[in-house]
Amino acid sequence: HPEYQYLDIMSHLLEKGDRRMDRTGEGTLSTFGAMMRFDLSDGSFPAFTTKKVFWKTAVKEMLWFLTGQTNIQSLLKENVKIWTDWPLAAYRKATGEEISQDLFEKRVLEDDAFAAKWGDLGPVYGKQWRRWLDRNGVEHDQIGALIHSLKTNPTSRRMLFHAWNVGEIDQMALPPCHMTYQFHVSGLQRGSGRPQLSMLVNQRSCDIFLGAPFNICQQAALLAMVAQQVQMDRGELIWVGGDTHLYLNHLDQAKEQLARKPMPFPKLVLTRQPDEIDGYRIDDFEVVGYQSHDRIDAPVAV
Ligand code: UFP
Repeated sequence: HPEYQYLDIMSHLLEKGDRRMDRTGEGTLSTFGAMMRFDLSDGSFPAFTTKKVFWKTAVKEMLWFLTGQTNIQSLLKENVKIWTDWPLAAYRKATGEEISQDLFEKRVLEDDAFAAKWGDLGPVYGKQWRRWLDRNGVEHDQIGALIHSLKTNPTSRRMLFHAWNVGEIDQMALPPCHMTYQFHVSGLQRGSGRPQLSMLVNQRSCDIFLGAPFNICQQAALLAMVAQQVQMDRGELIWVGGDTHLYLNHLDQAKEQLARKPMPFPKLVLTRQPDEIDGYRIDDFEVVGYQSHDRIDAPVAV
């Protein structure tokens, strides 16, 4: 079962991970350089099954990246709260007000001026993907260019987009974790059938327990969307991790998960084909036959 690639990384970290302090102060067991490959050509969706994965939240975040937005207001409208910590901390620090997360989110949702002032994350993923600013002040739509290249020059070895904009990292709430997405088309000269689109993601830093299951779902969703837009079949999702780590306060959870047996992956069906890559809505994603073991909660290191 392909999920063992993930479980094997986790058990390797438990047994042989390098114990080290990290930015969050939590400490990790870490390894450098890890890979997982998922064959998605049969329509399968790699939502891990050894714990319940909240794939809709993950896909909603990906849809938000694709629109180019960087304000949490649009995420909160979709009830996604994963980016609130950063603006909330900045607001508390600047004003000294001990506002609760709920109240802060309510104000961002209801007050556009407040959202504009306090809800923005800086030039994070969406900005770089859709509006990378060059030294001449020209904005580059990397996603648009990628789709154009897939349609017109699919053997290109230059089909990628990148979020690590060196000159703007200091303005971002969090420097990008999943940094480059490279695409590859095979089967172009086969007599029949559609070509296959594969995608290789380079993720410089990965929280294996909380981050990876989430990231893999959103990346598989992206591959499915791009493939649909360029009329290709889904190929492989190849995930490469740099510093791949298990936080020390996730060890019991990891052991619990490792004692479980994977179930078959569900399938992903896109129920509609929007005209544009940023035209998808969460209702367009139908994940069929997702069975999993129970959720396992763990604290996020911020
Ligand atoms: N992290 C992920 N996936 C993500 C994301 C963050 O695993 O999509 F945004 C984790 C990796 C790391 C932390 O544990 O968040 C980021 O910290 P740093 O910037 O110090 O690597």
